[in-house]
Amino acid sequence: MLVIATLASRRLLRLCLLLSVATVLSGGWPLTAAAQTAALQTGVQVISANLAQPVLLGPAQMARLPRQQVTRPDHDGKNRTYSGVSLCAVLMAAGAKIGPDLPRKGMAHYVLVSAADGYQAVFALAELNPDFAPRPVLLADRCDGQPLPATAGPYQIIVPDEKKMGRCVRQVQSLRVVAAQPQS
Ligand SMILES: Nc1nc2c(c(=O)[nH]1)N[C@H]1C(S)=C(S)[C@@H](COP(=O)(O)O)O[C@H]1N2
Ligand SMILES: [Mo]
Repeated sequence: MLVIATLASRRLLRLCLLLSVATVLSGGWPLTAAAQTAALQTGVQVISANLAQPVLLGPAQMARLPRQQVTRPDHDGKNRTYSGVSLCAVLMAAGAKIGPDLPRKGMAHYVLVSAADGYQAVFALAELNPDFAPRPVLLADRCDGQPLPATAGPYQIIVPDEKKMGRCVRQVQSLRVVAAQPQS
């Protein structure tokens, strides 16, 4: 028994060593604190005033939500079919409010999307609401049937009908529902 345990832990040690060397060689070390958190976090955080604390939705939670597809041109003009879950469904699954029960029906609320590299973009809540938007804004995890590459995934925002891809945020880490400041 002890022999097996020792053998197993030696294997594990060797694997860890190999992984560390690979990380150093690929230029990925040392990780910043933010990158370490990102590496540990395997989902998307939803933050909203009506939630006591941020809710982390991972692959298991996403798998329970209805999947949708969006075909749009990529940066090089080639059509690609992305699949995933609508941002609206993600927000609702986390328990964030998006609809008419928000002050002024949520028309002055927006969602701030933040990525692993600090890139950010905003969407008005209404843009994500299927009662307003004919095609969904996706939190995609697949492109043309394949998981997204590490540079874009695990989750990328896909906006269906915009010519520019500036809001197709790669490596999404959090979605924050924000109420615009009232007029002074
Ligand atoms: N995380 C992250 N997502 C991002 C960006 C970025 O800098 N960081 N750039 C955006 C811009 S301006 C464009 S045009 C597209 C570029 O996508 P591509 O490099 O995958 O073609 O990604 C968008 N998503
Ligand atoms: Mo861009």
